[in-house]
Amino acid sequence: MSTASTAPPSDTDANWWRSAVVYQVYVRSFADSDGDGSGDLNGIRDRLPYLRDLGVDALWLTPFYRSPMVDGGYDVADYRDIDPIFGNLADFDAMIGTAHTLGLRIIVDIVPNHTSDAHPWFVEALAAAPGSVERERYLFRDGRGENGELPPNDWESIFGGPAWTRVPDGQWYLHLFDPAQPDLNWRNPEVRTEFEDILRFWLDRGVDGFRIDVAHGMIKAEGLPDVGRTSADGSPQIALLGRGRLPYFDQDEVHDIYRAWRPILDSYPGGRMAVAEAWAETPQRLARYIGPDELHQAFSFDFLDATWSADSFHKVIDTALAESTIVGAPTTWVLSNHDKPRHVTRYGDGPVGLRRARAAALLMLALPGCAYLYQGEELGLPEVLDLPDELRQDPAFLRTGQTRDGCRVPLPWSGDLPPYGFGPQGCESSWLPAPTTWAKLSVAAQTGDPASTLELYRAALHIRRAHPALTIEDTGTGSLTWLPAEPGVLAFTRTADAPGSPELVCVVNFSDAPIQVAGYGNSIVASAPLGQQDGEPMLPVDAAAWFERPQLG
Ligand code: TEU
Repeated sequence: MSTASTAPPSDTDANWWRSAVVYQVYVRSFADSDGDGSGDLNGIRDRLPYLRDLGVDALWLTPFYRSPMVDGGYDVADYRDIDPIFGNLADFDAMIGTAHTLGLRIIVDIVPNHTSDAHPWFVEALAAAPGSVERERYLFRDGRGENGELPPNDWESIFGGPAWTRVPDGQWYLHLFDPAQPDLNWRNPEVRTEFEDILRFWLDRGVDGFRIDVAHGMIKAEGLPDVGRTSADGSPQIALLGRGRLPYFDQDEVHDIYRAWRPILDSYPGGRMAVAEAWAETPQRLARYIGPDELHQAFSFDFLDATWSADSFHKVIDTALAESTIVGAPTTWVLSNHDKPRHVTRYGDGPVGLRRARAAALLMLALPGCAYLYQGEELGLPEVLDLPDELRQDPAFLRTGQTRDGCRVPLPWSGDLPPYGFGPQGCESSWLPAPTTWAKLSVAAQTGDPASTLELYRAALHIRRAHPALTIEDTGTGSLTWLPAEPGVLAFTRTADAPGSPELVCVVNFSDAPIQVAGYGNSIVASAPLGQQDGEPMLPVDAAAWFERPQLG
């Protein structure tokens, strides 16, 4: 199975992930090769040169496994096969082979907290009796109340409503997400063995890493105790995600699972890694997921959640850097993903939101550590706010009105009309419609326009790749030095280990007036054109720039 074409780009660079830029591909919405309106693996393969030229190091692909697609593929029916809407295993092998040839690594999404209700294990569990080994793979319990008519505890689904569904024989099963996503019982050794085998299956196929879905969720507190508060008390339990303790998240024993996974990753050559989608009460508890004996990375969602102010970003960056230094793994920055409204819109939407998003890109890409981009952010795409309700597919919308479809609209590649080259020529639709206003945002429309967001990303990514000050050597975590700055301004330097190489200064102006930037060196990239006042360069409002200057001393 493992062939020369699936060898990772460089077997010697086992620390590639420390300062990598990873591009998240939402597979269904990236590129459609066969005209069925849904993105697929061959579509990704066709567009790999675009990603290589953009200047990213790796791709994270959202789930492409066999799935009824109740939750966009996060409901997996077969962890070792590709869903027909995305292609087949031969397409996967061809895609990863091409990616590696182009020097791009591939990270796949693994969904271990729950399966689909169409997974053979769950089908068997429903057919089997209470107390059977088949039911022991999931979390089946008797109900409360005189006749077991009440759920076993007060846990709420993240998608709304109770986290329990009753089956015809009277038992209930746990699903922290949709009822079509039953939670696995990770205290059952058979579940552990199965997932270790699934990891090996994809590692053998050449993947360079895993993004672990709901990495904080697999172990539930013994006895499944009540939370003690519910939506009826005012706010849903999910309001505690990342802020408080919940008996179904971030239990200490979940770390045993990752301590077992790490030696498996380490037994393969080329620096195979894993990134946790984990939510914890504090940055300190989040940092417990990373380090030499657990996972390599955990997304800093505090960075994603930071509001548009110098203080907010300063605080989040300092805290995240301090925690990663303690555990010896660099910080993992992210501004957008497939679960959150796009940051152009979060920062104010329209021209203001776009200005700030462009500045945020330069901020993130100058920080030490790994950065994750979400497909379309390099085009400055806004959240699509006016999708008709009947076209929305997110189960969270159907149950609670949360809207995650607006960031999952297919990418505009070229042309004047939707779906803007998303499919082959003549293809007129996509699974979610793109707005009629997106022609000027397409890859083709932005390419070669120096003022475009796409060219800004290309420029910044190429500098980042080549600049010694922005690369983390060997096993380091990288660091930055804050420079004194007026209120509302962030300024810091990155310095290379190599003596004599220039340092890079990043300045971000969150304040409401242009600021003088004369002392920072030569501007090498800026999110908005620098102004002039009395012959001095000025950084406008809601803008960022990188400068280069000789190392002092
Ligand atoms: O998300 C886990 C999660 O807790 C949230 O991001 C959640 O989806 C959101 O707050 C609810 O609106 C992961 C995946 O990223 C997400 O797409 C899946 O739906 C979820 O797991 C279930 O697998």
